Amino acid sequence: MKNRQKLGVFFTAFTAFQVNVYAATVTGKIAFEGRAPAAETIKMDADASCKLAHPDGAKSEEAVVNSNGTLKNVFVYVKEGVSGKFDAPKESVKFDQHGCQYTPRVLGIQVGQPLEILNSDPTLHNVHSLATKTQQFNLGMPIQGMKLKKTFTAPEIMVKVKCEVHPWMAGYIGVLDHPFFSATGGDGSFSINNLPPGEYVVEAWHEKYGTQTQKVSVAADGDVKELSFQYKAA
Ligand SMILES: [Cu+2]
Repeated sequence: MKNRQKLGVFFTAFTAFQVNVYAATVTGKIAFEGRAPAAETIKMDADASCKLAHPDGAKSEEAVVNSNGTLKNVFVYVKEGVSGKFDAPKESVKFDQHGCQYTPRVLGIQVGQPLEILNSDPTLHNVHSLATKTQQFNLGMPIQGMKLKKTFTAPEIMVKVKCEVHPWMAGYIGVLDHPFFSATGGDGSFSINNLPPGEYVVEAWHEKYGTQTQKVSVAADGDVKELSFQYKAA
């Protein structure tokens, strides 16, 4: 048994070593220039439980500019240059309905990787995917704490998700056949890790401000390249 454990440690270390040898990283920030748009207030009066979740009023998350002058909810991914096959991770990606908004609003997932859809609200949501490359789903989720799992069968940038009960709800899922993607959060940064050496086209996608692409080439041995994208107030 002891020998077996030692062997396990050896192979774990070996695998980590292999990944590190080829790993490169593309990282950066999504800057936003100009005045941040005023977020519209969402009227949630039609559903008391939604309203209750936002005592100070709910704001639209269509364009969120962070306090450090960066843009939130930008999906950044390798659009061209990836070759090879990448197994779908078994760990699910979480997609929550919370306070009658999606958390996260923008996310990435691999083809075949489970999407775990959760309803954290004490109200009915229907989660409706408007995919065009994968079969759509439209699932009623009436009970707080309810969970469902779904997968996507083909890459698609982006699959919009909506709820017919609460028309302001919108989410966007980037589906890829490789793991080289990232989405910006509250600090506007992204990081695409474990890239094999090569030349790539990286695209940044935002639901309101559109897409931008840049080329980047990375070498092996822990190469780190910085890319910065800049969006401007419309
Ligand atoms: Cu809903």
